[in-house]
Amino acid sequence: MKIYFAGSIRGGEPDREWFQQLIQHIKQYAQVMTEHSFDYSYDDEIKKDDVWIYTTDIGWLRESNAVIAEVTAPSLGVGYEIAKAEEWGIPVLMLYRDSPNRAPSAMLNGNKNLPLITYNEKKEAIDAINEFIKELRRGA
Ligand code: 6IA
Repeated sequence: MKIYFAGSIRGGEPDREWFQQLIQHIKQYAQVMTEHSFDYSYDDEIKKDDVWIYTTDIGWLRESNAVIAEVTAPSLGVGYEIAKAEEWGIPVLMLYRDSPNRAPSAMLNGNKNLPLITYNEKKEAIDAINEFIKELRRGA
């Protein structure tokens, strides 16, 4: 199974350490297409331009069986990837950390075709991923 992990990079306040933890967790069950996108030391070594990033990411997304998106930090790129996945019929799980005085975009939260899980504890996000992957396997 190929999973496209999406999370803010140039958007608002990415939690890099948490993204890495999520990727490591998902890797137990599936190939994470975007593993190195969130490994900044790796990226520094291989300087990529934006055309390369866009073309490569769109290709990875197209061949993924599912998308897991951490949507707490607002990101144009993540929103774009989610919309593309929906257009292509690729299942999406969105994870949003409950944050004071903030709310997820209505364009994500208002779409009842795509599940958005709001979590407080990290374990809740991990449990949601486990359930999502179980469902994917059932449908496979
Ligand atoms: O608008 P954003 O930058 O927050 O968009 C983040 C999303 O777009 C992620 O889910 C990635 O899949 C994709 N993306 C954006 N930038 C990169 C990237 N940059 N490498 C791979 N995927 C990307 C290289 C690292 C950068 C710090 C120079």
